[in-house]
Amino acid sequence: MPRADSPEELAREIVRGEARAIGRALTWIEAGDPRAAALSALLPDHHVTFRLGLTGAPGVGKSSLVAALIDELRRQGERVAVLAVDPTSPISGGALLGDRVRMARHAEDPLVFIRSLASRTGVGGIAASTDEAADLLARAGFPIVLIETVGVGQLEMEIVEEADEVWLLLSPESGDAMQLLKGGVAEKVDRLVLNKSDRPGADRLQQLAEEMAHDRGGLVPMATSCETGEGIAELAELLRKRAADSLSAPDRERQVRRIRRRIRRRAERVWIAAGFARAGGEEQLERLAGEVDRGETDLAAAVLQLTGPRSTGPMTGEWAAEPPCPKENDG
Ligand SMILES: Nc1nc2c(ncn2[C@@H]2O[C@H](COP(=O)(O)OP(=O)(O)OP(=O)(O)O)[C@@H](O)[C@H]2O)c(=O)[nH]1
Ligand SMILES: [Mg+2]
Repeated sequence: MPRADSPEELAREIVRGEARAIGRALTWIEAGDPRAAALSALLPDHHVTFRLGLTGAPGVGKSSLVAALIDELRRQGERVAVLAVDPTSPISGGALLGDRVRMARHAEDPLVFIRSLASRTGVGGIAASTDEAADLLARAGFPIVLIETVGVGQLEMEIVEEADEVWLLLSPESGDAMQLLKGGVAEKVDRLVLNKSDRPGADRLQQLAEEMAHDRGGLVPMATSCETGEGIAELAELLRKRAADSLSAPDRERQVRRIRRRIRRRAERVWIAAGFARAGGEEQLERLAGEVDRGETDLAAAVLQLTGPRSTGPMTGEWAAEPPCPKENDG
């Protein structure tokens, strides 16, 4: 079959549910291809999608849990898409490849779509292509999009903040689970999932997580095992319930915060590109780099030449960081 090259053709194939067409659209998004915007405008936008961000340390069992959730959901006839976002390649690049193999049993399944998003550079690059990718999947008619990302740092939180809800996985095997709990990471997410409940130390972790949840008014952590299947059906049920809840009573405040971030990120990209071009672009950069290298000028003066005197202040206030995202509670 020839590959669709126009947004119109691709839109038709996506509406028919063709996975290859969806994959191609995501490639356009990742590459910043302008056809992505044209395509998006051609697709229906009446679908309501619940985006669940799943994050946690390497090896905690995110992909295993995603695969288990997929099994549960599709058994109920639910369509589900997965975006595995990898901000920290090259190490987890291999792991993602492994995931592909592990999830290969869903490869021919029209109810399931799985895609790894490569890491990007640039301002909000990863998060930007993740949210656009999730939008595309929403327009392609997936009612649930799972976003898996490795780690618990700033960047990962930026990615999962695009989700309607964020679940953090901990396991008794990842040594820093206790530290993370004590360090207040639970407050930054919507729910804790204690995976590998079949492993030694699981009871202890559960006890601590429950104490923390009790003390700080958080939600009861869920215990799961991808090995024994404990808690998987319950977690899938919870996911479906949360998806239904968010459909009937969307969290407007969170939505506005997200829209705000998205507008800003897109504007920032335009500003940076425009400012860079105005300053002379790569050619000017190359020239300045040469001058600094030969000792004819220093870094600060080179930056000043590129940006002009008004824009060289320190990154402060609004620009230094997004305001923290307060944790929401669904009671
Ligand atoms: N005993 C046990 N092993 C598990 C469980 N869940 C996952 N594993 C194993 O833990 C290892 C890592 O699982 P993954 O699902 O790849 O973990 P991940 O969090 O996706 O890892 P990265 O993507 O590399 O961050 C694999 O060998 C899994 O088989 C569980 O509940 N119990
Ligand atoms: Mg994984």
